[in-house]
Amino acid sequence: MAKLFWLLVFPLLLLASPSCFGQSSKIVFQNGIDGYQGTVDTEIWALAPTTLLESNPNASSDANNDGGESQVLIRFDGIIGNADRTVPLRSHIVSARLLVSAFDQGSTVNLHRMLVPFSKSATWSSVIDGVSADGLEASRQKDSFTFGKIAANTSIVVFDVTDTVQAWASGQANHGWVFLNTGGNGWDFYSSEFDDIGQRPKLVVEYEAPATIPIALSTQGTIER
Ligand SMILES: [Ca+2]
Ligand SMILES: [Ca+2]
Ligand SMILES: [Ca+2]
Repeated sequence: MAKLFWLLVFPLLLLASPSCFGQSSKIVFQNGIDGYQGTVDTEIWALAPTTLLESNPNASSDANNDGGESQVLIRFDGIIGNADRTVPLRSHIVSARLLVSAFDQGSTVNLHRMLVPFSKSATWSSVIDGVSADGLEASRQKDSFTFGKIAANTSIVVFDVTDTVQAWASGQANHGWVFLNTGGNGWDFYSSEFDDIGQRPKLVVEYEAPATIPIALSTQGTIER
């Protein structure tokens, strides 16, 4: 009889529960890890406006790279959805961090959410004189920044991107980000083509998936007496 009681009452408790999310889980998106290959990253450079730099193993953002600006575009495709190893749509994002492995000191770099798509073959010209953080091409507000000058030597630099990944999990389109350097000391990091997988850009998302609501008690099988 107790079993019958819980079979009837438990689904009602789930429906009435104030928390509509399950336990938290974590997924790491990094090219070469667990079959993931969805990172698209490329530098675009004003002095080589039609040159494809997408396959380079490193990328630089620099407001004055030998006299012309360099920017870095990055996107992690296939991170939200219902497939294996994706963040389920409508999840609550507990935290999302973008980590890159820097190998050159540089000026402060800001990270802005892209508002329009870019292709793997993006160039300075194809995005019309680089990307502007004007609220049309990229968000005016920065997602995150490097907190001042970046030290030399290899170091992992972390960008908090929780709000943007939450927006994507809530249904907005994922167009990635752009790194914009505020000064003329170029800052370089290893791209998703770098040999050492561990130093490729990495997106770490901790999330709580929406709870599954039981559909109907009558479909749950037999009730024992
Ligand atoms: Ca690349
Ligand atoms: Ca532009
Ligand atoms: Ca530098």
